[in-house]
Amino acid sequence: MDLANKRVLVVGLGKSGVASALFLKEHGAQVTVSDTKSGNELRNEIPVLLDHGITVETGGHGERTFRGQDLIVVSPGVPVDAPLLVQARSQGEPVIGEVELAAQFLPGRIVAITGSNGKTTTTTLAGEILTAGGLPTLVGGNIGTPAISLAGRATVQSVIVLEVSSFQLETIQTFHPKIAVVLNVTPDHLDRHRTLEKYIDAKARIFENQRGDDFAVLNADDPTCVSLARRTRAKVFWFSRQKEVQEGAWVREGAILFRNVDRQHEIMLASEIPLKGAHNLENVLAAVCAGALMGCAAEKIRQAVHEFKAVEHRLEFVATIRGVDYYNDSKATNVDATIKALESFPANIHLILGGKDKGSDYSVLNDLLKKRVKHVYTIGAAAAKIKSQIKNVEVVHAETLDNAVRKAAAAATAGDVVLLAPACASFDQFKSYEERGKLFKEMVRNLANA
Ligand code: UMA
Repeated sequence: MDLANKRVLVVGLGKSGVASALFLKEHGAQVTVSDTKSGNELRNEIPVLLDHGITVETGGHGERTFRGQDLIVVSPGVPVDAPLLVQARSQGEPVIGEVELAAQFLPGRIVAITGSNGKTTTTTLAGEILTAGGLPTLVGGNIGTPAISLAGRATVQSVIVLEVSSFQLETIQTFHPKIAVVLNVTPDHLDRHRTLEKYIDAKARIFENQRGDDFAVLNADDPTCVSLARRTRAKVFWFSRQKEVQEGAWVREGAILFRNVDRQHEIMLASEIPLKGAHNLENVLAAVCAGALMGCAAEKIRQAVHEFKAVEHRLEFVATIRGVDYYNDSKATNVDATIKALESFPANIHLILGGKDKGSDYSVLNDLLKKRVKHVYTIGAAAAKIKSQIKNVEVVHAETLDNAVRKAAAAATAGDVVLLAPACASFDQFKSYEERGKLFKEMVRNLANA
C-alpha cells in the first residue's frame, strides 16, 4: 500500500489510534485523527500528534471529517456499524482496522491467537517458546502493544505472535496468519456483536486468508472450535486435555505429547506446568502446538513452559495475609473466565464480581457459587443485574473495589481465598482491566501493612 500523500483518517485516539497515526504520518500520509473524547481527556495523547503535523479532532466525529478520505483506519473499540463508517463505505472509502493496516506492513510469518479466554497467556507463552526455539520473535496485538507498532521492527525472518480479538478481526481484509489458534469460544462482547453467531463469525475470520499450507490450531474439547474446523482451508492441528488427537498436542498418562504426521514427541510432564487451573493446561497445549509447528525443539519448548510466570492480572497470586490467599484475575472480563477462575480453587472463595456489563448471563455461575463460594461482593454498574441473576450465595453490595476488598478481608478466615474475577469489563470505574488489577494489588498490600 502506497501511503504517500494519501488522505487518511484514524478513528479513535487510544493505543491503536496513536500508533496508527504516527505510522501513517511517517509513511507520508496526510493524517487526521478523530475521537469522541474531549481535548482535555486526551491531553496526554494530543501534543505528540500535533508535533508530527497530524490534525486532531476531539469531542465527536464530524461528518465532514469522514468525507473524501482515501482510507479510514478504525480502532478496535469503534463499532464497525457506526453510522459515519457505514456512510463512508457507501461512498467507496475503504475502511480497515489497525490490525489490517499492520498486516499490510508486517513482513515475516504471523502466529495469530484468538479465543474468548486465555489469549494473553497463550500469546505470551507462545512468544517465549518461539524465542527459546531460536526464532526472532515479536509479540503484540490485543495484548496491549498495537500490531502496527511492530511494523518498524519486523523483518522477513520475524515470527510475529499476535493476540487478536473479535473486534480486530471484524475489520481485516488481507490479514493472513501462518498459524491461526482458536482457544475456545464462549459468549462475550454480546453488547457489540449482538448475537453469539455474529461473535463466532468474527472469530472465524482469522482463517479467511489462510491456504492449504497454513495451520489452524483448534481446541478439540470446545464444541464451537470443533465446528470451526469446517471453516478453514488450513491444515488443522488439535489440542486436547481430555483425549488423544490424531495430529496436535494432548496428554497421556501425565505427559504432554505432540504428533505431526507420524512423528511423535514427548514434550514434558503436565505436572511441570507452573500455572494453576485446567484452562492453563489448554493454553499450554495450544502454545506447544504453535512452537512445534514452527520447528522448535521439544527441549526448548519444555524449558520455556517450565520457566513461564503467570501473566499479570491472569489468576495472579498477590499475597497471603493472615492465612488468606489473594488472587488478581482482573483480566476475567467475561463470565466464562470467572468460571475458569472459580474452578481453580476447591472452596471457601470470597468473589468480587461486577463492573461494566457486556450483555452477559450471570446465572450460569450459580452451580459453582453454591459449591465453592462463601460470599460474593458486587461492584460497579452491573451490580444490580448480577444480584438479580445469581443465587445460592450471600451477596454483599460493596459498590467500589476498595470497599469489596475491605469487606472480603474482614469476612475471610485462614484458608480462604479472596478472588477478583469480576466477569465484567472495567470501563465504568477504571481506565482498563490493568488499572483495576493494579489497584486491587495495591489495596491487598495495604491490608498487609494495616
Ligand atoms: N472512540 C471513538 N469513537 C467510538 C468509539 C471509541 O472515538 O465510536 C475512542 C475512545 O474515545 C477512545 C479510543 O477510541 O479514546 C479507544 O480506542 P480502543 O477502544 O480501540 O482502545 P485502544 O487503546 O486502541 O486499545 C485497543 C484494544 N481495546 C479494545 O479492543 C476495546 C486493546 O484491547 C488493545 O490492547 C489495544 O487496542 C492494542 O491492540 C483491550 C481490550 O479490552 C485490552 N480488548 C478486548 C478484550 O480483550 O476483551 C477486545
